[in-house]
Amino acid sequence: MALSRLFFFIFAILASFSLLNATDVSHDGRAIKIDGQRKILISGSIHYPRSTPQMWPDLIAKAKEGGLDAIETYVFWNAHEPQRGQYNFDGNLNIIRFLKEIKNAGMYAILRIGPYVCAEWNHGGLPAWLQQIPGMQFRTDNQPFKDEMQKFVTKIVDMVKIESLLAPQGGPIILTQIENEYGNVEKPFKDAGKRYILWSAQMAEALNVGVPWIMCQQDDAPQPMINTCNGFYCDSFKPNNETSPKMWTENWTGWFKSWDSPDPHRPAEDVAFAVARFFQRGGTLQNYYMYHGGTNFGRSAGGPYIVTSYDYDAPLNEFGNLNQPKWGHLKQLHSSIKLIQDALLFGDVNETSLGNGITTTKYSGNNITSACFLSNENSTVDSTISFEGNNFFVPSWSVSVLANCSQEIFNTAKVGTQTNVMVKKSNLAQDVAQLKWQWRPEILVNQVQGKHPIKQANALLEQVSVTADVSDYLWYITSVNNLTQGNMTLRVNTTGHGIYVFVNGVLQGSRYALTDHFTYVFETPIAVNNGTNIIALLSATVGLKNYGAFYETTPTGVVGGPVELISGNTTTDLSNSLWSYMVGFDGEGSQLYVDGEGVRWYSPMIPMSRPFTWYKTTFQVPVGSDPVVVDLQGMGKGVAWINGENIGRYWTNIMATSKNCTPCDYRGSFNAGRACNTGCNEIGQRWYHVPREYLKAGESNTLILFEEIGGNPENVSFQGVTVGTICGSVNEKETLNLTCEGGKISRIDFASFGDPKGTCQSFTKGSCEASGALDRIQRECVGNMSCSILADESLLGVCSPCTGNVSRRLTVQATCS
Ligand SMILES: *[C@@H]1O[C@H](CO)[C@@H](O)[C@H](O)[C@H]1NC(C)=O
Ligand SMILES: *[C@@H]1O[C@H](CO)[C@@H](O)[C@H](O)[C@H]1NC(C)=O
Ligand SMILES: *[C@@H]1O[C@H](CO)[C@@H](O)[C@H](O)[C@H]1NC(C)=O
Ligand SMILES: *[C@@H]1O[C@H](CO)[C@@H](O)[C@H](O)[C@H]1NC(C)=O
Ligand SMILES: *[C@@H]1O[C@H](CO)[C@@H](O)[C@H](O)[C@H]1NC(C)=O
Ligand SMILES: *[C@@H]1O[C@H](CO)[C@@H](O)[C@H](O)[C@H]1NC(C)=O
Ligand SMILES: *[C@@H]1O[C@H](CO)[C@@H](O)[C@H](O)[C@H]1NC(C)=O
Ligand SMILES: *[C@@H]1O[C@H](CO)[C@@H](O)[C@H](O)[C@H]1NC(C)=O
Ligand SMILES: *[C@@H]1O[C@H](CO)[C@@H](O)[C@H](O)[C@H]1NC(C)=O
Ligand SMILES: *[C@@H]1O[C@H](CO)[C@@H](O)[C@H](O)[C@H]1NC(C)=O
Ligand SMILES: *[C@@H]1O[C@H](CO)[C@@H](O)[C@H](O)[C@H]1NC(C)=O
Ligand SMILES: CC(=O)N[C@H]1CO[C@H](CO)[C@@H](O)[C@@H]1O
Repeated sequence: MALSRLFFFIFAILASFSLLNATDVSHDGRAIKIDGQRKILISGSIHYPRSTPQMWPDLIAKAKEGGLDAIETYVFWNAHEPQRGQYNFDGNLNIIRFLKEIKNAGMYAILRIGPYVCAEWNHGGLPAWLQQIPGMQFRTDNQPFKDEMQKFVTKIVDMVKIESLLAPQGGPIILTQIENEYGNVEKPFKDAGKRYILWSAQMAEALNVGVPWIMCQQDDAPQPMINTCNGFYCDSFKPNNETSPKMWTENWTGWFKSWDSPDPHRPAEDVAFAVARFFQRGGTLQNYYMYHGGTNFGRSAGGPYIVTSYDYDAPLNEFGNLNQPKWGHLKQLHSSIKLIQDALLFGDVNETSLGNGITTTKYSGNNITSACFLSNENSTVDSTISFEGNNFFVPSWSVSVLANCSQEIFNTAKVGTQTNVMVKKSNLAQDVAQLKWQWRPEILVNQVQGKHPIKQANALLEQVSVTADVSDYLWYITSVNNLTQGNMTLRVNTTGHGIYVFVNGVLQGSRYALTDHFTYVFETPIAVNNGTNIIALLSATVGLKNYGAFYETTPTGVVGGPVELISGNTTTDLSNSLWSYMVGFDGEGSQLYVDGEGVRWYSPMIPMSRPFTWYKTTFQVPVGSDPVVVDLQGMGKGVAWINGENIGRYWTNIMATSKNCTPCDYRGSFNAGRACNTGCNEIGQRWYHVPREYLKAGESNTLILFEEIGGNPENVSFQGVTVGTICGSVNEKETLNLTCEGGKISRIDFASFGDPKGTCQSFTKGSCEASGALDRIQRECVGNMSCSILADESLLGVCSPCTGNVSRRLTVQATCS
């Protein structure tokens, strides 16, 4: 009796505890409401499979420290259900653990279930095996698709419900998303597209998640779905119903990169400008896409031709370091927005255009401290705006945030945050620079002879329909009788992405498509023998398409051909010969990359420039805690594994030449074509992230490479990523703050208080400076992790011969170690 009363008591406490934690999420036309209170919500995308569980708490903590309220993620169906009905939620696919980390950090979560994700993710996140279901058509009013989609979405919703992760259950999830940017592709689907969106909305509603559902880029989102905006700018966006708040689900902080293109950057000033404009014009929830981009491990990169790094120039870089000044500049913007949130959530709005791109916006109300924005959208002319009795200097393409409409607390173009220049350091440990290699040839005998095919047909088949995308590689093999010894030409019409031609086991020629020319005709001379010859074509994909209406119907491989054999004036069409099909490589099938027992590796004669070769080396865990990368310069193209974990495709013999690198101006409308590029004419991606989670301390670790084109491993090395140089600049009377993240300031390379010129790593003295500045700054900073210096003559000495009207700045460049 007493015992059962005790249980009842405990039960009652637990029940009231979870009730206390229950969060009610609703909305009106102004904002999302948490427990009835309107909220300004700043969110950032972090995709759990693009980092590791060990990295998650740090990434989430840095997001919170950067002023974020929420973390947003997609759910990656093809990663979770690699084969129909077989699920994987382990390791970096442990979405429940990821959501719990968000909860532990006291943050909200926005769950974009999709299940279509785009995201530069392989096949847009939809499993390739779906295509093998009869009658399947993606993302439309198609019963087989709807059945599979509903099954997966329901599974995810059930999983988060069981773990009490929805806000009404005391969990972090405040919003859920169904579909994704369907509005962009809806038209070609005609009425079936409209029916599909209605069905998606009803299906989602019926799952009773207890929080609002959103649909992004969906003008016709049916109630109660909230339609939201994605883009580089969303200030002009209007939701499709007066009861929906203005929300921005994807604010592109940078851009993604393909193998032959340089690194795209979006300046911090412009990201801040876009965000400030959004809040100026009534936005109340905005999300950075990406806040941390991370890495496309394994075969998860979409495309075709998206690189393994998904750095995205996000506020946190690929490895989780602060991308400064972007991270710090946005942090300051967030705190200024939070300072005026009552005005933004409750004030009346008065927006006034002053011409030439100048707009003033005042939020005010009876019992509200007013707040104002002054924006200058003019991309060439700075402006001094007279506003309510004060003058404000608003540089071109910038927004000032005014507390109480009288005090500037932030301007998007005035960057006080330091710049971090990351470097790779190779003095990591003992003998890591001296890697000793072993090798093994890939056994090609079965493939080049077509032994044990999985399929035969008198036709050239589409690649993914045969492989279900379990491998990048498909072999097409046929034999041709009655030839006469000599030279001929083989002509192959392929839809990409790469093709190798073998005759009787000997490689004759190969070619990869150029970006955007994935369908091409490859012609190669071949040498044939008398009698019967075996022709083997190896077709390779480099990430499947992830975007566009009917994207899943985009063919890959030698589909339909023709494949022709040409001798003099005679052309023989082999397209309808009997073709045998084999998927992948022998070493892939036998899992050579796990470095199992009984596999013979050879040394010391290490072959170079040899296609289809496996290389292996062992190494100690690099000392320290800096993120680790492997520098694969000298290799060709292939895949890398660390202790059996696939860290992604590499392609180091392709150069970034498809776009230009021009000096960057943050002013004017940004778009993917106008990104500020770096790394032109360098290797497309030279360094590959080796998460520390994959390394074993105190043991030897294994790196295995499968080299497809032919390369030379002797220059491969492990390096640590760290902050090398920091730079900062502030106006007189402001405080310059400098920090060496994870290190110490070891040297001041440049310091001038006066009118210094130039940019980080190329500063020069101006016409005047204070003579005591360098000495003072060295004393304050060297040997410390951080230092703060007030830019003032009383501290740094008199600037001479600065005349009265020279505006003085303090500029410092330092080295971290
Ligand atoms: C807007 O949404 C409300 C609430 O869901 C609904 O009652 C109303 O009909 C909608 N208005 C329009 C124009 O769709
Ligand atoms: C809005 O602001 C402008 C300029 O500051 C002012 O002239 C105008 O009277 C204001 N309108 C209202 C309705 O307050
Ligand atoms: C920018 O300002 C200049 C000079 O005031 C003006 O001629 C130009 O039209 C403005 N541009 C825009 C887009 O308003
Ligand atoms: C502020 O004014 C509104 C009406 O304009 C009122 O509903 C609200 O209770 C007031 N808040 C405070 C804190 O006085
Ligand atoms: C805002 O400014 C007005 C007028 O300049 C002043 O009376 C008021 O005290 C200020 N309020 C705050 C909170 O600073
Ligand atoms: C430097 O840090 C101090 C203290 O946190 C802060 O008040 C100041 O605004 C910072 N300086 C800049 C330029 O951000
Ligand atoms: C080879 O060609 C000759 C004549 O061109 C023909 O008679 C013979 O049947 C062919 N042999 C085979 C195996 O196709
Ligand atoms: C075939 O081509 C190779 C290389 O182009 C050449 O060395 C060889 O002499 C040619 N053989 C004949 C029979 O034409
Ligand atoms: C090559 O294949 C593509 C797509 O399958 C087709 O559109 C094109 O006509 C073919 N080209 C030639 C030269 O046969
Ligand atoms: C191939 O056949 C030709 C004529 O049919 C003959 O002259 C030549 O010797 C043969 N070559 C070989 C290697 O059998
Ligand atoms: C190929 O055809 C052209 C024109 O039809 C002819 O002039 C030439 O002699 C032929 N060459 C051979 C090797 O048959
Ligand atoms: C319309 C479109 O292309 N949307 C994509 C924009 O870019 C982000 C990522 O870079 C994708 O996830 C969106 O789906």
